[in-house]
Amino acid sequence: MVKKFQFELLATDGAARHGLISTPRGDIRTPAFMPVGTAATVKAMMPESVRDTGADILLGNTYHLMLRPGAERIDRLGGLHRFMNWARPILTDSGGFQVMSLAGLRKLTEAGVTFKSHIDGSKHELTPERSMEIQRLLGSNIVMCFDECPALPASDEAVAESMRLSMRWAARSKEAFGDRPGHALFGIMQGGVTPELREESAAALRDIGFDGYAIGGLAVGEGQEAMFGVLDYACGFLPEDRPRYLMGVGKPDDIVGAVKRGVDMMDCVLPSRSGRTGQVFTRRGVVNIKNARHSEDPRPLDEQCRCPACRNYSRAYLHHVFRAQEMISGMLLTWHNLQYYQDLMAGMRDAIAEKQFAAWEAAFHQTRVEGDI
Ligand code: PRF
Ligand code: ZN
Repeated sequence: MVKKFQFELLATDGAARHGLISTPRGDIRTPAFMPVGTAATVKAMMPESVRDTGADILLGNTYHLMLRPGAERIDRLGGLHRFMNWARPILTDSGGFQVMSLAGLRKLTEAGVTFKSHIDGSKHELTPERSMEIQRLLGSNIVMCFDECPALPASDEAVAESMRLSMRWAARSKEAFGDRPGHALFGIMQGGVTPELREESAAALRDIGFDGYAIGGLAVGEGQEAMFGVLDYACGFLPEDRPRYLMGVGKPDDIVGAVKRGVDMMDCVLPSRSGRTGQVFTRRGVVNIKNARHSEDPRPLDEQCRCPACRNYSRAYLHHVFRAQEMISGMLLTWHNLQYYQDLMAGMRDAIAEKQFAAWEAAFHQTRVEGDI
């Protein structure tokens, strides 16, 4: 018997939820943050270290892996888990969003999208059917529907038309995905910042029926207030007994606000990318390690953090290796940022379990100061 994909709601506090997703590759504690492993690596991190920070699941990308090294090649080499030495769950994004943000010369039709690779200019096609096939070849545990995410601001007309195309693609994704015990397929809600369109999209997805539901089309330039405004009603359009995944979010305060409104899963490049640009997330706020005032500071980045950067090094050292462009800089700062994000999620899970989310959230905001600390 293949172990099933299951979601169990363990506790709620207001709209915030704490739960457990079980998969044949292990459990995912929710709310969950998924580090981004776009090119079959979380940049600057060994997979063992990613796990040490507390990550239960990684995100991989159809778009990048189909172009390099190719989905068929990864399949021949035993699948993405084995290829990148990460045995735990992997969620893969379906490619459409990355085509729109990264590829050159795109053409969108009812069938799908043709585009030129950002790596070598070669021509490729993605359709719902091909995206499902690639995600199957990769061995993804949570497969995302093929969708289109319009850039905001856009007219209501354009957002509606794009959302309806995504819903037709969602039906084709489900058909092509088929019946794969132990693997999950998530639908993706679109509809911009218009309640009626979000409701129509959610109803279409619920009619098709998915193992989980993502909220797409946010964090694309609408601002935090508008995003929270959508989350205030959009989570209510989704089934209570399935995980909800907010795609591509976000900064620590975005994540806290999303969890407060009923989101269970998130992913973002911010902690890993910022680790390489010297932007550090701490309990007291953002530290810019390249700033000269850290050059003789013997203190750790964050007194309460248990990561190697904080346990073994001073701000002065981290400042020095960043300025000298030493590779250990990206390694230590990425580890710290991912540790911070995972500790944030763990703190929220505990707070929800104890029905203390409001107090936890107040303390979270109170401890932080704006600007560079
Ligand atoms: N769709 C898909 N991936 C995504 C998004 C989306 O809308 C977003 C939007 N923030 C990030 N990643 N498939
Ligand atoms: Zn740290």
